[in-house]
Amino acid sequence: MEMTLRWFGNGFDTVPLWKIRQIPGVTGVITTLYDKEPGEVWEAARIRAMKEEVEAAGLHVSGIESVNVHDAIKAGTPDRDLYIDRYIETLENLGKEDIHLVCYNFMPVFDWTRTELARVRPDGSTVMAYNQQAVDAIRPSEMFDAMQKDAGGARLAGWEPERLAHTRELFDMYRDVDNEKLFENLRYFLERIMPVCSEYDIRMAIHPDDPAWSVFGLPRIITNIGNLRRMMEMVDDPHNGVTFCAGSYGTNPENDLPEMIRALPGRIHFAHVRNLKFNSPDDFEEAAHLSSDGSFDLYEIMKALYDIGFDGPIRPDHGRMIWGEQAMPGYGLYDRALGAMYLSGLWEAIEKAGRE
Ligand code: CS2
Ligand code: MN
Repeated sequence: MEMTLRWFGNGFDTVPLWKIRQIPGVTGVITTLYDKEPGEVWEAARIRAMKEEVEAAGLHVSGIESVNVHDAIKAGTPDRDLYIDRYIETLENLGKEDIHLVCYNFMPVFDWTRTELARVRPDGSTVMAYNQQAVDAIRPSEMFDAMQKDAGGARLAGWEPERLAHTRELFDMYRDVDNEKLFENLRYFLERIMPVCSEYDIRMAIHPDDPAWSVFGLPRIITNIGNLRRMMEMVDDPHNGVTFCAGSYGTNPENDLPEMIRALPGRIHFAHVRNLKFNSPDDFEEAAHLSSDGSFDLYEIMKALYDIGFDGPIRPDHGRMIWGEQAMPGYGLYDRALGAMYLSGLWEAIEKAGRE
């Protein structure tokens, strides 16, 4: 495995590359062109400039998170081919620059959903949290406004204001899309992009739906092992793989995380490893990575990754905000650096024990 950190790019991320470079063991970043809207082509020159910037800091680009998929593709509207053509052009441009991992998601309208961006914990740190009653009490458009307000000016990943200004139209697009239709639209998209992925050896890594159930009545399919199997079988190509995000699958306690990992050998191309703390079945908050701080056993998760021979990038995910840091919610430096060190420590111990 390679330990990495997510980096949103100069001008967007509060954390500069040189600080990431100083976290022991971190050799790469997972990055993006953050100003690109879903449906826009990523030009070769922009990709090259981004790569050169990362390399000048002594790191390398381990993968992209995310090249977002346009709603026309997810909803399967008549103009989807135009957007798939553009997606293919972007993949080609990435492949030519020697980038071989792309994380994306297939969630209608909203990306990850939280009801609080800064819940205060007993130690004074703040974390993102989710409460089902709070979601049930608001309308989708209010959700976006509330997130935006809490973010205090930061642009939230997957919550592009330009796109979400049209929440009602977006919901209309999905009026006739149920889970079956969404599966079908995903299959259509994957079948069209697989040739370019094979040509440039690009591993597509679908990110789970977060939380792993339907919100606001929208269809959601990347939620459990059964659906993952279905997705991989319907387009049976090793380039059609997954991002194993512990925090997202873990929102549903029925998902046994180590067991899921063991069921996916060769198909996990990227891992997000973090912890959640459940306060009740309807309420969880994002804990520190350490097992004892939350509800997951991070040792067992890392052990399962090790046992299946996982060799892709891992990154800590959504950190707490600690030590007075001001940053994009979930993406400060300090707690993610602690997370990276902890995960590297677990890996070293597992690896050495495995040799005995
Ligand atoms: C989330 C998502 O995993 C995460 O950190 O913040 O925004 C994720 O990056 C996307 O869903 C992947 O496309
Ligand atoms: Mn994730």
